[in-house]
Amino acid sequence: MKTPADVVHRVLAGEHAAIARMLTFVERRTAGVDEALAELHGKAGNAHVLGLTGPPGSGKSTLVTALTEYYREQGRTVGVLAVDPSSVFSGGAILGDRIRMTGLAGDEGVFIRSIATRGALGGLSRAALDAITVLDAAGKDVVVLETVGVGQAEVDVISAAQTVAVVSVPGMGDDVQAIKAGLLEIADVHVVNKADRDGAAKTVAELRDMLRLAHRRPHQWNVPIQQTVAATGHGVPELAGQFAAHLEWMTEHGERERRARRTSATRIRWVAEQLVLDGLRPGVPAFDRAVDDVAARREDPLSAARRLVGQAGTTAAPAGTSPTASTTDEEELW
Ligand SMILES: Nc1nc2c(ncn2[C@@H]2O[C@H](COP(=O)(O)OP(=O)(O)OP(=O)(O)O)[C@@H](O)[C@H]2O)c(=O)[nH]1
Ligand SMILES: [Mg+2]
Repeated sequence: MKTPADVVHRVLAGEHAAIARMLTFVERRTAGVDEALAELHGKAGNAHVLGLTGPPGSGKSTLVTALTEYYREQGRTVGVLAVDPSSVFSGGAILGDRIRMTGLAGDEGVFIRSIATRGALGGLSRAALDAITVLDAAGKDVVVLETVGVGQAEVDVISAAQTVAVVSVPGMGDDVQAIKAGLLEIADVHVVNKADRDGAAKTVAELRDMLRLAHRRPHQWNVPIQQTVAATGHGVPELAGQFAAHLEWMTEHGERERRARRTSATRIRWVAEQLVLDGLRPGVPAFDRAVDDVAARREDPLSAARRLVGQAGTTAAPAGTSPTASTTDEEELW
């Protein structure tokens, strides 16, 4: 049985079988996967991570396929992660079928995988972020996340992307308008797909109104609205151009770093929580002893917890007990 450590080097070499194996380890949180991810972390950071979200059936998978074809024509490699809200494999399988019907079948430059919303241990967002690291470290130039824009979980996932595209279609009803409004905050690019249908211009106008009403700070990225016909590839090169422009803008304005810091903070917290909880299980001798002591009231829960997480003396002293010699700004506030 192979372990995460066994496949790290093959992942770095870009071998698809190894990538697939590593993503299974990520999903199952197999022992040793955090150590493997730690190694991959240093080799990642080069991919442009795109997020595509929007209502069911808006053409996200078709668009991902068209974008992937376009990037391949440009000689760029692509990793696709489809987050399926309900079933374990269907979303990815459908996307896979779609791609298999194109010239991308058997292309070594394209890797596709679905992540299930249920079944990913440790949470979907974490699985998605870790999966991005794997594909990035494996050398994919572009990593695309596809999610259905419905719940908070999907919004959390899509926040892992550097550039988020929200896909709308002409003639959407009121409830879909609400989804669109909810996703307005996170959209870096708006896509009006199925622009071959009646009402595309109206949808563009509605989006433009929404964007105009939204609070805009100075020096903010000017969110573009791109019409596409994913089925024919119409507008897809322009869309890829908007993505590239957004990446450039983020790099110039420090936004790329800001987003990287945000995901880094999240990652550190996840791993830290895990490390702490790993030491706080029945069967860990120090934990069992502490449980005995607290139950017998020889120790209080706070002291035991502080001791166990190794923070005794390092945590900030409670207010009023800090040994400040002089008057601080904080005290002046009182
Ligand atoms: N007319 C038209 N149909 C399109 C276009 N793009 C996609 N479709 C069709 O819309 C349907 C849904 O496309 P998908 O790509 O599966 O949509 P999706 O958003 O990925 O759907 P879910 O993953 O189920 O949410 C399919 O029948 C596509 O052929 C387009 O630009 N124009
Ligand atoms: Mg889809």
